Amino acid sequence: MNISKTFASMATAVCLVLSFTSCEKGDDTTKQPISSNPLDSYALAGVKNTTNADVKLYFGEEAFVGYNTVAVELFEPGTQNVIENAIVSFLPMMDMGTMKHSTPFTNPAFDVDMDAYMGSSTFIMPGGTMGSWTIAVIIDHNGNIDTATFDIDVVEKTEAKLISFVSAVDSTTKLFVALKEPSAPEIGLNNFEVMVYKKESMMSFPPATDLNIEIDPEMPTMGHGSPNNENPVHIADGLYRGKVNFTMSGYWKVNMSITDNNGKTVKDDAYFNITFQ
Ligand SMILES: [Cu+2]
Repeated sequence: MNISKTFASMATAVCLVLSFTSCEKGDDTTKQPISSNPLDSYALAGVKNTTNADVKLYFGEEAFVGYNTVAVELFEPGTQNVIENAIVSFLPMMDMGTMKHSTPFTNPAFDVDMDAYMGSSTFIMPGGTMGSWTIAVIIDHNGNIDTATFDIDVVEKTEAKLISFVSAVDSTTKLFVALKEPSAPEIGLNNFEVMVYKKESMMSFPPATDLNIEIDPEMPTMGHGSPNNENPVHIADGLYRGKVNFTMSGYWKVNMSITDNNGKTVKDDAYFNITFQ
Protein backbone atom coordinates (compact mmCIF):
# COMPACT_ATOMS: atom_id res chain seq x y z
CA MET A 1 0.00 0.00 0.00
CA ASN A 2 1.53 3.33 -1.03
CA ILE A 3 1.52 6.42 1.15
CA SER A 4 -1.14 8.39 -0.75
CA LYS A 5 -3.59 5.48 -0.55
CA THR A 6 -2.90 5.22 3.16
CA PHE A 7 -3.67 8.91 3.59
CA ALA A 8 -6.83 8.52 1.54
CA SER A 9 -8.13 5.69 3.71
CA MET A 10 -7.17 7.61 6.85
CA ALA A 11 -9.13 10.60 5.55
CA THR A 12 -12.15 8.37 4.89
CA ALA A 13 -11.91 7.01 8.41
CA VAL A 14 -11.76 10.52 9.85
CA CYS A 15 -14.80 11.57 7.82
CA LEU A 16 -16.76 8.54 9.04
CA VAL A 17 -15.84 9.34 12.63
CA LEU A 18 -16.88 12.96 12.14
CA SER A 19 -20.21 12.06 10.59
CA PHE A 20 -20.96 9.54 13.36
CA THR A 21 -20.00 12.15 15.91
CA SER A 22 -22.39 14.68 14.43
CA CYS A 23 -25.17 12.03 14.42
CA GLU A 24 -24.56 11.34 18.08
CA LYS A 25 -24.89 15.06 18.79
CA GLY A 26 -28.47 14.71 17.62
CA ASP A 27 -28.20 16.65 14.37
CA ASP A 28 -31.38 16.21 12.42
CA THR A 29 -30.18 14.61 9.19
CA THR A 30 -33.62 15.10 7.62
CA LYS A 31 -32.77 18.81 7.46
CA GLN A 32 -30.23 18.12 4.71
CA PRO A 33 -32.55 18.50 1.72
CA ILE A 34 -31.85 16.14 -1.15
CA SER A 35 -33.51 18.14 -3.91
CA SER A 36 -36.39 20.16 -2.47
CA ASN A 37 -34.96 23.15 -0.64
CA PRO A 38 -37.98 25.47 -0.32
CA LEU A 39 -35.68 28.35 -1.30
CA ASP A 40 -34.98 26.74 -4.70
CA SER A 41 -37.74 28.83 -6.26
CA TYR A 42 -36.32 32.04 -4.75
CA ALA A 43 -33.82 34.36 -6.44
CA LEU A 44 -30.41 34.34 -4.75
CA ALA A 45 -29.31 37.95 -4.30
CA GLY A 46 -25.87 37.21 -2.89
CA VAL A 47 -23.60 35.29 -0.54
CA LYS A 48 -21.37 36.98 2.06
CA ASN A 49 -19.13 35.42 4.66
CA THR A 50 -18.77 37.28 7.94
CA THR A 51 -16.63 36.33 10.93
CA ASN A 52 -19.41 34.38 12.58
CA ALA A 53 -21.71 33.30 9.76
CA ASP A 54 -21.98 32.52 6.07
CA VAL A 55 -24.96 34.56 4.85
CA LYS A 56 -27.18 33.87 1.84
CA LEU A 57 -29.79 36.47 0.89
CA TYR A 58 -32.80 35.59 -1.28
CA PHE A 59 -35.85 37.37 -2.68
CA GLY A 60 -39.14 35.68 -3.54
CA GLU A 61 -38.36 36.69 -7.10
CA GLU A 62 -36.01 39.26 -8.66
CA ALA A 63 -36.31 42.34 -6.40
CA PHE A 64 -38.92 44.84 -7.65
CA VAL A 65 -40.65 48.06 -6.65
CA GLY A 66 -43.31 46.81 -4.21
CA TYR A 67 -43.59 44.18 -1.50
CA ASN A 68 -40.77 41.61 -1.62
CA THR A 69 -40.42 38.48 0.50
CA VAL A 70 -36.82 38.32 1.74
CA ALA A 71 -35.14 35.18 3.09
CA VAL A 72 -31.82 34.86 4.91
CA GLU A 73 -29.96 31.56 5.30
CA LEU A 74 -27.26 31.52 7.97
CA PHE A 75 -24.59 28.85 8.29
CA GLU A 76 -21.78 28.34 10.73
CA PRO A 77 -18.69 29.54 8.81
CA GLY A 78 -17.47 27.07 6.19
CA THR A 79 -20.20 24.52 6.94
CA GLN A 80 -23.74 23.62 5.95
CA ASN A 81 -24.87 23.79 9.59
CA VAL A 82 -27.83 26.15 9.77
CA ILE A 83 -27.76 28.76 12.53
CA GLU A 84 -31.31 28.88 13.90
CA ASN A 85 -30.98 31.02 17.00
CA ALA A 86 -29.59 34.31 15.71
CA ILE A 87 -31.40 37.63 15.88
CA VAL A 88 -31.43 39.01 12.35
CA SER A 89 -32.42 42.51 11.31
CA PHE A 90 -32.43 44.44 8.04
CA LEU A 91 -31.49 47.92 7.01
CA PRO A 92 -32.41 48.62 3.39
CA MET A 93 -30.95 51.84 2.06
CA MET A 94 -31.03 53.79 -1.17
CA ASP A 95 -28.10 56.03 -1.99
CA MET A 96 -29.34 58.76 -4.34
CA GLY A 97 -26.06 60.70 -4.36
CA THR A 98 -27.28 63.88 -2.70
CA MET A 99 -29.23 61.97 -0.06
CA LYS A 100 -30.00 58.54 1.33
CA HIS A 101 -33.24 57.00 2.47
CA SER A 102 -34.58 53.69 3.69
CA THR A 103 -37.83 51.94 2.76
CA PRO A 104 -40.57 49.98 4.58
CA PHE A 105 -39.40 46.55 5.77
CA THR A 106 -40.08 43.86 8.34
CA ASN A 107 -37.24 42.20 10.20
CA PRO A 108 -36.88 38.48 9.56
CA ALA A 109 -37.77 35.72 12.01
CA PHE A 110 -36.62 32.11 11.84
CA ASP A 111 -39.09 29.87 10.01
CA VAL A 112 -38.62 26.14 10.67
CA ASP A 113 -40.32 25.09 7.43
CA MET A 114 -38.06 27.29 5.32
CA ASP A 115 -34.98 26.65 7.51
CA ALA A 116 -34.33 30.35 6.99
CA TYR A 117 -35.14 33.78 8.41
CA MET A 118 -38.15 35.26 6.60
CA GLY A 119 -38.89 38.98 6.38
CA SER A 120 -39.83 41.58 3.78
CA SER A 121 -38.73 44.75 2.06
CA THR A 122 -41.12 47.05 0.21
CA PHE A 123 -38.95 49.00 -2.21
CA ILE A 124 -40.44 52.40 -2.99
CA MET A 125 -38.23 53.25 -5.97
CA PRO A 126 -36.38 51.37 -8.70
CA GLY A 127 -32.59 51.28 -8.72
CA GLY A 128 -30.55 52.38 -11.70
CA THR A 129 -30.20 55.98 -12.79
CA MET A 130 -31.92 57.33 -9.66
CA GLY A 131 -29.62 55.59 -7.24
CA SER A 132 -28.56 52.25 -5.85
CA TRP A 133 -30.07 49.99 -3.22
CA THR A 134 -28.31 47.97 -0.55
CA ILE A 135 -29.64 45.79 2.24
CA ALA A 136 -27.55 45.43 5.37
CA VAL A 137 -28.25 42.15 7.17
CA ILE A 138 -27.31 42.54 10.83
CA ILE A 139 -26.73 39.26 12.64
CA ASP A 140 -26.58 38.89 16.41
CA HIS A 141 -25.44 35.33 17.10
CA ASN A 142 -24.87 34.69 20.79
CA GLY A 143 -23.90 38.33 21.24
CA ASN A 144 -21.47 38.40 18.30
CA ILE A 145 -22.71 41.04 15.90
CA ASP A 146 -21.86 40.95 12.20
CA THR A 147 -23.17 42.97 9.28
CA ALA A 148 -23.31 41.71 5.70
CA THR A 149 -24.24 44.34 3.12
CA PHE A 150 -25.66 43.31 -0.25
CA ASP A 151 -26.10 45.36 -3.43
CA ILE A 152 -29.66 44.90 -4.69
CA ASP A 153 -30.98 45.47 -8.21
CA VAL A 154 -34.54 46.74 -7.90
CA VAL A 155 -36.60 46.68 -11.10
CA GLU A 156 -39.97 48.22 -11.84
CA LYS A 157 -42.72 45.89 -13.04
CA THR A 158 -44.86 46.71 -16.07
CA GLU A 159 -47.98 46.79 -13.88
CA ALA A 160 -47.16 48.84 -10.76
CA LYS A 161 -47.13 46.83 -7.53
CA LEU A 162 -46.78 49.96 -5.40
CA ILE A 163 -48.61 53.26 -5.33
CA SER A 164 -47.77 56.31 -3.25
CA PHE A 165 -49.71 59.47 -2.53
CA VAL A 166 -50.11 62.29 -0.06
CA SER A 167 -53.05 61.94 2.34
CA ALA A 168 -55.98 64.23 1.48
CA VAL A 169 -56.54 64.55 5.24
CA ASP A 170 -53.02 65.63 6.14
CA SER A 171 -50.65 66.99 3.49
CA THR A 172 -47.63 66.06 5.62
CA THR A 173 -48.45 62.33 5.48
CA LYS A 174 -47.18 60.34 2.52
CA LEU A 175 -48.56 56.83 2.20
CA PHE A 176 -47.36 53.74 0.32
CA VAL A 177 -49.69 50.91 -0.65
CA ALA A 178 -48.07 47.70 -1.92
CA LEU A 179 -50.03 44.91 -3.59
CA LYS A 180 -49.09 41.60 -1.92
CA GLU A 181 -51.84 39.29 -3.18
CA PRO A 182 -52.98 38.07 -5.63
CA SER A 183 -49.43 37.27 -6.76
CA ALA A 184 -50.80 34.64 -9.18
CA PRO A 185 -54.34 35.82 -10.01
CA GLU A 186 -56.90 33.36 -11.31
CA ILE A 187 -60.57 33.31 -12.27
CA GLY A 188 -62.80 33.40 -9.20
CA LEU A 189 -62.23 34.63 -5.67
CA ASN A 190 -58.64 35.65 -4.94
CA ASN A 191 -57.07 36.83 -1.71
CA PHE A 192 -56.56 40.56 -1.96
CA GLU A 193 -53.78 41.77 0.32
CA VAL A 194 -52.07 45.13 0.53
CA MET A 195 -49.36 46.43 2.83
CA VAL A 196 -49.79 50.08 3.82
CA TYR A 197 -46.98 52.20 5.22
CA LYS A 198 -46.54 55.86 5.97
CA LYS A 199 -43.40 57.92 5.65
CA GLU A 200 -42.37 59.30 9.02
CA SER A 201 -38.87 60.36 7.95
CA MET A 202 -36.29 59.34 5.37
CA MET A 203 -35.40 56.44 7.66
CA SER A 204 -38.74 55.47 9.17
CA PHE A 205 -41.73 53.97 7.35
CA PRO A 206 -44.06 52.48 9.96
CA PRO A 207 -47.19 50.49 9.06
CA ALA A 208 -50.45 52.45 8.68
CA THR A 209 -52.87 50.38 10.72
CA ASP A 210 -56.04 52.45 11.11
CA LEU A 211 -57.36 52.87 7.58
CA ASN A 212 -60.55 51.67 5.93
CA ILE A 213 -60.15 50.39 2.39
CA GLU A 214 -63.02 49.72 0.00
CA ILE A 215 -62.32 47.92 -3.23
CA ASP A 216 -64.28 48.03 -6.47
CA PRO A 217 -62.85 45.91 -9.28
CA GLU A 218 -63.84 46.67 -12.85
CA MET A 219 -62.96 45.58 -16.36
CA PRO A 220 -62.66 49.03 -17.99
CA THR A 221 -62.56 47.69 -21.53
CA MET A 222 -65.75 45.68 -21.01
CA GLY A 223 -67.70 47.99 -18.73
CA HIS A 224 -68.48 45.62 -15.88
CA GLY A 225 -67.39 44.85 -12.36
CA SER A 226 -67.90 41.79 -10.19
CA PRO A 227 -69.99 40.74 -7.18
CA ASN A 228 -68.98 39.20 -3.83
CA ASN A 229 -65.79 41.18 -3.21
CA GLU A 230 -64.69 41.56 0.41
CA ASN A 231 -63.10 44.82 1.51
CA PRO A 232 -59.63 44.33 2.99
CA VAL A 233 -59.43 44.80 6.76
CA HIS A 234 -56.35 45.37 8.85
CA ILE A 235 -54.84 42.12 10.17
CA ALA A 236 -51.50 43.25 11.65
CA ASP A 237 -48.42 45.33 10.89
CA GLY A 238 -49.96 47.20 7.96
CA LEU A 239 -51.36 44.07 6.26
CA TYR A 240 -54.94 44.45 5.01
CA ARG A 241 -56.69 41.30 3.73
CA GLY A 242 -59.90 40.83 1.76
CA LYS A 243 -61.12 39.05 -1.38
CA VAL A 244 -61.34 40.17 -4.99
CA ASN A 245 -63.56 38.37 -7.47
CA PHE A 246 -62.24 38.12 -11.02
CA THR A 247 -65.12 36.64 -12.97
CA MET A 248 -63.01 36.26 -16.12
CA SER A 249 -59.40 36.57 -17.25
CA GLY A 250 -58.03 39.75 -18.81
CA TYR A 251 -57.41 43.29 -17.63
CA TRP A 252 -58.90 44.33 -14.28
CA LYS A 253 -58.60 47.67 -12.54
CA VAL A 254 -59.05 47.29 -8.79
CA ASN A 255 -60.20 50.69 -7.53
CA MET A 256 -59.57 51.55 -3.90
CA SER A 257 -61.18 54.20 -1.78
CA ILE A 258 -59.25 54.84 1.42
CA THR A 259 -60.62 56.66 4.47
CA ASP A 260 -59.21 57.28 7.92
CA ASN A 261 -60.80 56.13 11.18
CA ASN A 262 -62.89 59.33 11.26
CA GLY A 263 -64.35 58.51 7.86
CA LYS A 264 -62.41 61.26 6.13
CA THR A 265 -61.18 60.56 2.62
CA VAL A 266 -57.44 59.86 2.46
CA LYS A 267 -57.45 58.86 -1.22
CA ASP A 268 -60.50 57.98 -3.29
CA ASP A 269 -58.99 57.16 -6.67
CA ALA A 270 -56.18 54.71 -5.92
CA TYR A 271 -56.04 51.55 -8.03
CA PHE A 272 -53.97 48.58 -9.12
CA ASN A 273 -54.04 47.21 -12.66
CA ILE A 274 -54.05 43.43 -12.64
CA THR A 275 -53.93 41.57 -15.95
CA PHE A 276 -53.85 37.79 -16.24
CA GLN A 277 -54.68 35.19 -18.87
CU1 LIG B 1 -34.70 56.73 -3.72
